[in-house]
Amino acid sequence: LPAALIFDVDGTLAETEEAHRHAFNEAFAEAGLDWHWDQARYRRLLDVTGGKERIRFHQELAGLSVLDDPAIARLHARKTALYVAHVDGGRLGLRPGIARLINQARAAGIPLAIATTTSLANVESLLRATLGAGAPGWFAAIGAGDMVARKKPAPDIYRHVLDRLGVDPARSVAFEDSVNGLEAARAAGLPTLVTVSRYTDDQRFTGALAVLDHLGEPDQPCRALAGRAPA
Ligand code: XBP
Ligand code: MG
Repeated sequence: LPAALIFDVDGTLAETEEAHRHAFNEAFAEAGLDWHWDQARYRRLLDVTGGKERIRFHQELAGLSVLDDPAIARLHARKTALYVAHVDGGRLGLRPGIARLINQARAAGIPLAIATTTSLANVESLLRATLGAGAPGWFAAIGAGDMVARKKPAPDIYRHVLDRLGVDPARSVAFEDSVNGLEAARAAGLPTLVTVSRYTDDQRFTGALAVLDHLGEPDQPCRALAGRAPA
């Protein structure tokens, strides 16, 4: 049995990025900013993980310096509140196979953890809304957002979680949906299984354990994606 299962959140546990995108756009409109991130622009902006970092990246790309860091932090706090309200409303579901795998791992006594760039409030809201009020407590470690200085593709959040778990990374498995996440997990020494998502279906996942469309359910088998198998 693996020593631990460590899950990314956005794109891996659930298809969250459209909800993030809408929350960003709502926060911009409320703040009187004439910014709107459509899907094509958001795909580009996802090169940078973390919401505050993404807003900063948007300004860089647009040659703007409308917002300084404290203003970005305030805008992002509002975005988080809008996102959490959406997720609390129960409008996001888990991807195929996620609840099954989590429940089987719990039954087998395999430690579970989270390693994400998104804010802790977002993770807790998603876990509660989809798995029940006690679900955050099922995870031996939750590494999120600003708990580390450098976000993915830096390995810091995975190292932070591995420190808390006290397990051998080589005997554990990470679950990711993006190249940024895969790089972070691999640099922390973790074998990594990739399930591609809404915004990562055009990426190439060199070095992944396997690349699947999703984790599958008995009535919805998963498929290995041709041409994306590890090199
Ligand atoms: C997810 C992200 C996050 C969310 C926004 O990356 O990049 O930034 O889009 O979350 P990963 P916040 O799945 O690789 O962790 O706005 O809360 O930062
Ligand atoms: Mg992700």
